[in-house]
Amino acid sequence: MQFDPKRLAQARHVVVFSGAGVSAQSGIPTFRDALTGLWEHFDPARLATVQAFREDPALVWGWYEWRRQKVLQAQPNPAHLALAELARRVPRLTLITQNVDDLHERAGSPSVLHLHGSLHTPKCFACNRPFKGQLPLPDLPEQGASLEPPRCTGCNGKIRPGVVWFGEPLPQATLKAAFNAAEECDLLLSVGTSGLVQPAARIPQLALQHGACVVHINPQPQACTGAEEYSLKGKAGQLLPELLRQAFA
Ligand code: BV8
Ligand code: ZN
Repeated sequence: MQFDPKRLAQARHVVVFSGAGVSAQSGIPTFRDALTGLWEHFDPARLATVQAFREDPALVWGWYEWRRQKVLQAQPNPAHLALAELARRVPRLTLITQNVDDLHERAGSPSVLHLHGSLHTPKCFACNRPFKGQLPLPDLPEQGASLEPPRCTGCNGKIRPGVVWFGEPLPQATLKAAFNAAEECDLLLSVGTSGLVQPAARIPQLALQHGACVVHINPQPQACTGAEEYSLKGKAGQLLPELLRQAFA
């Protein structure tokens, strides 16, 4: 059975759960794409950890500054813009992202729940204070360049990216708000995520268990178990604007 886009226009509360795929068409490499994926050159499961930063802070800081540089050079794509438009069209929309870029915000989405933090909120590795200084515009030649992290003005500790590393707990209030929205919504769009990283990956399942309709938007067909679960095969930059055209035409 096909998903009827009209359900988007009838929804009371839409939850959007996004992953790296929503930023792919902005030129930001995803974690899993075979050729360009971040995990091709650097294994985030190894690099995106406290251990890696402790062992080689310049390598880890350089990798994140290269990623921040990519984001600064990128523009929101039609997928981000369609999600910002959707928030203006439905009574209530909760946007939950696993991404650490600010492309949803730059596309005009009013509020974004960042489950895994952000490239734009660096903090002190030692005392956890937010970094108050001005980060220089990164000018890294390529992905592997090392860069010494700046120092905390409060305790002189090393500054780290404000992201959630593997083995670190997610921000509890944000996670709770995300779980509450998933349990309460009547429609959840899961956009551009491989759904492998926990506990974020529980969100679409939570929505299904609470009777919501779940729609996966991904070039890779997603396994659908629930009666109210659909997989729309395609790129978010094409499918989301099309969905809105059919829903609100
Ligand atoms: C924690 C920030 C515990 C950093 C990231 C069970 C329960 C709890 C934990 C675990 C568990 N099992 C394993 C764990 C440990 C671990 C985990 O899940 N490991 C995985 C690898 C198995 N989880 C953790 O460590 C979490 N912490 O559990 O702490 C704890 C509790 C209390 C006290 C102490 C500790 C923390 C996980 C967060 C890690 N940080 N990001 C950074 O960015 O560097 S994860 C990072 O990877 C992303 O944020 C994202 O979540 C994930 C990548 O996934 P996706 O976004 O889905 O991207 P991906 O490339 O995989 O897929 C892209 C998709 O897009 C593909 O499907 C592709 O087909 C599609 N696509 C491509 N192009 C398009 C497209 N779709 C649409 N349009 C297109 N154009
Ligand atoms: Zn400090």
